[in-house]
Amino acid sequence: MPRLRQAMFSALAVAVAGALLLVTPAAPAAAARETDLAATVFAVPATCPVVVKNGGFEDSPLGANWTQVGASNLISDFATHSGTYAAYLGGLANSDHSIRQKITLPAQRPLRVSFWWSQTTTQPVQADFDTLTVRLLNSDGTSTLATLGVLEADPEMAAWDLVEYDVSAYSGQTVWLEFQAKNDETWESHFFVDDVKVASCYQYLPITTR
Ligand SMILES: [Ca+2]
Repeated sequence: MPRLRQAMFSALAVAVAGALLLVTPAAPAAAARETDLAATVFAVPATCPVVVKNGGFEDSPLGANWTQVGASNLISDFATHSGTYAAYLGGLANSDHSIRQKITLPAQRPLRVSFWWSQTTTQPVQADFDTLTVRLLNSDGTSTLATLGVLEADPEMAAWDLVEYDVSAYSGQTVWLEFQAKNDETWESHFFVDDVKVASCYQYLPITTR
């Protein structure tokens, strides 16, 4: 390489290296901020109002505070996330089972519905042949305000999952919270729901462990 070109190349290399050195120190700070955000946790103070009654399905009589539609024995000890009982919907061909509860959402925001769900299915693949749909209905239960989610039967799902939906848009309203499981004519799917909650008074907590 000619000496001039070599010198220019070396200068360019130093400049590039310098640029790298200049930007390198900023990276850990950005990474640290990302870690802070990722590690920020929600906590619900003990004084939060209980919005969903019997959300763990343990109260007596079975199904207290819940309205069951499509069958009258939808609370079961067959599979539970906590305690002894959970809602058990579906499991029959051409079935349409729902549990619903009328709740008054607090005026605070944010508001989140959370619950644990699980399922077993003979479907060969994840698909919407059989579904668990979560909705908010209006106060007299006659129309849908929001379809919060449609959970599909999935043969690969092997454990309970926690699901949360933001319902802040409906704060202060009286609504029905509904879980509806539908099975089509074959490959039956069994849906389980437990520990249903509405948390209304979240707090952001700073990291204290680092
Ligand atoms: Ca339970």
